[in-house]
Amino acid sequence: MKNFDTTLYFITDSTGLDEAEFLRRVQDALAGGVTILQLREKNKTTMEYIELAEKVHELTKKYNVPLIIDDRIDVALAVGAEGVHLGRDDMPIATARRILGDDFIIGATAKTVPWAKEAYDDGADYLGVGAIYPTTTKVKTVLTSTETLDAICKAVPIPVNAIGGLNKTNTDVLRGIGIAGICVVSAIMKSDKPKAEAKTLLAIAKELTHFRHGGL
Ligand code: TZP
Ligand code: MG
Repeated sequence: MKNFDTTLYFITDSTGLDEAEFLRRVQDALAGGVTILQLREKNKTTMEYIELAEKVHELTKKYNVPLIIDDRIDVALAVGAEGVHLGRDDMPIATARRILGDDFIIGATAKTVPWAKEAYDDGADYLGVGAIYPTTTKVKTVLTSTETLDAICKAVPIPVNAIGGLNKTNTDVLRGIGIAGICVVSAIMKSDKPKAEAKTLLAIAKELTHFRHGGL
């Protein structure tokens, strides 16, 4: 049975960091309490992506945190990761579900209610919705309003996470919306103290969300 908790969803970014420093920050974030972790690499070869994913998986397993691989189901399968995150330009959700089976966590990006419903119907386990704020993380995205986020939360029964420019000072706009959690990259990755930052963000996310996580 799949059991995952998206309350504090940490997405990595290794840009500008040597591997030791990158892994140190990832470990710190895990120690601070992130509940699920996505390895997101856009410029690595398949070999490099797999090698890094193996190292990150060693860390996530120690903390019993699911590892999600961005974009690449081959890399996710190669390292025995718990899941994969797919955007609109990646493998279709239904195809990925057919290949990966029911136990794999499949996340999808959704920016509109119809996309969200389609992803859910095709077998997605959770959705990431944003960007709520402009982001400094390199990403092809447009802003998504909190009204759309709210409508998506009401349209699908799976966990929906807000993403984009979120940090410990600006999550109040999410209050009252039925999100399951928040996704952050730079708030943790660029912090001098990733552990303390994750701890603070976890407390904020817990207080903000009322979604009942559990086995699907
Ligand atoms: N998708 C929408 S915004 C975003 C992604 C991957 C980046 C979020 O990064 P940050 O640093 O938390 O704004
Ligand atoms: Mg993608």
